Amino acid sequence: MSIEYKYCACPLDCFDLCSMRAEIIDGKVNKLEGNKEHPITQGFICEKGRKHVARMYSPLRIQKPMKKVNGEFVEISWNEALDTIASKLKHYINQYGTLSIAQYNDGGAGGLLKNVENLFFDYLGNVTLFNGNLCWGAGIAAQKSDFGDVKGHYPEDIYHAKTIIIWGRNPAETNLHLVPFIKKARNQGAKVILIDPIKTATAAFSDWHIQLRPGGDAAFALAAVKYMIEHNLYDHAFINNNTKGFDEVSAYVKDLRYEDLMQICGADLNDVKSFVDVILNVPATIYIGYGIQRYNYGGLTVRAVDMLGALSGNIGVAGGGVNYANKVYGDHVNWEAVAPVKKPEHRYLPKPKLATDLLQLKNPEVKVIFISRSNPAVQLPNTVAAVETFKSIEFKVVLDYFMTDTAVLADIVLPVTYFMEETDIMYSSMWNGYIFYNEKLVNNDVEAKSELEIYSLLAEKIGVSSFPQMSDTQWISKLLENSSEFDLDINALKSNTYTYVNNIRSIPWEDFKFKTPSGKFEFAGAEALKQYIEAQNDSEAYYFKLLTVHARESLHSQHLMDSDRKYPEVYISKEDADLIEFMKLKDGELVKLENQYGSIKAELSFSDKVQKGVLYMKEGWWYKNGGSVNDLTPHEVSDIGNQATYNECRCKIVKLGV
Ligand SMILES: Nc1nc2c(c(=O)[nH]1)N[C@H]1C(S)=C(S)[C@@H](COP(=O)(O)OP(=O)(O)OC[C@H]3O[C@@H](n4cnc5c(=O)[nH]c(N)nc54)[C@H](O)[C@@H]3O)O[C@H]1N2
Ligand SMILES: Nc1nc2c(c(=O)[nH]1)N[C@H]1C(S)=C(S)[C@@H](COP(=O)(O)OP(=O)(O)OC[C@H]3O[C@@H](n4cnc5c(=O)[nH]c(N)nc54)[C@H](O)[C@@H]3O)O[C@H]1N2
Ligand code: SF4
Ligand SMILES: [Mo]
Repeated sequence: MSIEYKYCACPLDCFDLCSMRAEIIDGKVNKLEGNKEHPITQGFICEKGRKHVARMYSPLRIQKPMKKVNGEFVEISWNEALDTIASKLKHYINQYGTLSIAQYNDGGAGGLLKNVENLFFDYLGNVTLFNGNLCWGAGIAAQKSDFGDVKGHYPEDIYHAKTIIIWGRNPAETNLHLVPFIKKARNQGAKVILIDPIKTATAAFSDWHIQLRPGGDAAFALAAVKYMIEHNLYDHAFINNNTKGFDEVSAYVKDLRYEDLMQICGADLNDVKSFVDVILNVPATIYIGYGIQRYNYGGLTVRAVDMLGALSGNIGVAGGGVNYANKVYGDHVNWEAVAPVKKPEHRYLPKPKLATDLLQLKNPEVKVIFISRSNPAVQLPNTVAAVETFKSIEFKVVLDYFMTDTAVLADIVLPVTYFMEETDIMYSSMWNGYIFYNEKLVNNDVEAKSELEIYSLLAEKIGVSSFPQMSDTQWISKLLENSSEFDLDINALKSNTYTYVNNIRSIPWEDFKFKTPSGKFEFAGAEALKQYIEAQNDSEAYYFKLLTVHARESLHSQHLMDSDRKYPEVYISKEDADLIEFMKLKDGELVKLENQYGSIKAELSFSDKVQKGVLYMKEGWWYKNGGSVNDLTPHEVSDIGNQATYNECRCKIVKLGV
């Protein structure tokens, strides 16, 4: 028996990017555990991380390429699969041009080489792509507007904060390795404030939970801004020297009434005053999550929180900052130097609008779609329409490991390799600055191929001769050689279990040189603020606001594959007693949630986690578990960044069997 230990990083679309030690017995991975040496992972990984082994060896993995024949999938060889795809591509391109080909992907797996997929389509010509975002788009656009870029403080800087404000983020479920940092800071005396409409698991280690109405955060922030300005409590030096647009905001908030703002956000003015006291006790750090920007005014909301950071003098100081995301490595790689292709003028459609707008595209219509690293039939908003849209596209190729709700809609499904079966660089944390060399650890019987191999073969088959044909390690070496800011080479990465990208260890904006056009922190304009306030009326047709948030036990839909729940749970507030009594609803009762987009069945759970008028459930459920929660979510986009507005969802409860 041979036992070996090798290191790798978790590829899931998670903040943490854990470093894992694989125990390999006789050429098979036996288990994965958290790397004890790694400063973020600190020796533990979550259930999802541990499940990688079972998922890689799962009998449910797609073993060979599959083709749909008369509505049934049959296994075919790779040659046949790629020949079929190549001939379809040629046919549609000849008939309708390259714009009739669409490419859809998401963050299903991190990895530098996963991006070769995008490159393939650049080489193919101008195709139809999706811009905007299901994930963090509004917040990214917001921070780019305010600061000029999106940068977070390095994780250990949290220990310098007197107060940690967790705003619309749920680290206890989505960012597990931030939790020990928060707890240590708290043990050292920092106060933790949570701002979330739901009493999440994060509330358990917070000193103060401010439970706002969903979507009310900008009103709360504006009340704090108004109070700070009216009481002359802001950082004059920072505002005078380093910001643009303060006077306009100042004039606008003067005319706002506290009672109107409190009505929108559901807080008390005393909460605002106490909050102002706390944030002025510099340094206070804010960790914004992505829940607050899944709204029509998601961008403006993040901009309003940024304003608080600026007014309170928490920007550019240790222990301060408005941390939204940390784009670590990918942006700094010069792909052009490695794969010199002139970027074609692709046609773009905002991702959240795919369900309703893809079929509206004309001249040419979309005839072919490639879907990879994603499960849009479950994860897109308005999945009822999205599934119909996918069905009407003539030729669909899905790349995945499992027969997901999206894969079943495909004409050809290509099985991809699991991360332990391929070599890549992992860099995609949304929070910390570590990068990893993931070496191929094992060979398996599954006839799977990596995206790199699939697209390299396809390029050959359709005669795109300029597409660079290189091995994985050649690609990695070249890409590392051409990364502008960081001095990394493949051998150095290989010889370490992890590498810290050094110059990420900084306090963003310490020099107050912002990357905005003015070089200053730029306040959101009065017009945008006004639009937000005016849009906050509660005259919607459906009584409940439904929040569908991320679950600890699953990375979106991926691990709910294993769930044998017949129907998901939906939490309703006990404060909705009137309605509960009127409808004679019972704890545990199966009900229908319904709105203009669709309906799903769910089991009611009476709870004190939610507030009156709000329903709360986890997202990611498969159709076998009662239906995607996105059968109910709107396909609209946010004010900036084309972000999906999942949390704008309204619905009613319908009793079954009456
Ligand atoms: N276990 C697990 N971890 C994950 C993921 C997963 O699916 N499972 N997904 C990963 C990905 S892709 C992402 S984008 C991140 C997301 O990570 P988070 O940002 O932590 O997660 P969300 O579930 O989007 O929302 C966070 C919180 O926002 C709250 N919220 C909703 N509306 C509002 C509002 O109006 N105001 C305020 N203040 N709060 C509001 C929700 O109640 C929720 O508790 O997590 C990553 N980590
Ligand atoms: N209602 C509601 N919906 C949401 C959200 C919400 O908060 N509420 N959050 C949104 C957010 S933040 C996000 S990021 C999206 C996520 O949306 P998706 O990325 O579509 O979600 P996943 O379920 O993670 O699907 C990833 C798929 O990629 C596959 N996969 C994994 N590794 C690989 C690989 O190496 N190659 C290939 N080709 N496939 C691979 C997995 O098996 C899985 O089927 O969902 C969004 N949807
Ligand atoms: S899913 Fe996140 S927390 Fe879990 S092992 Fe992977 S990176 Fe770590
Ligand atoms: Mo996300």
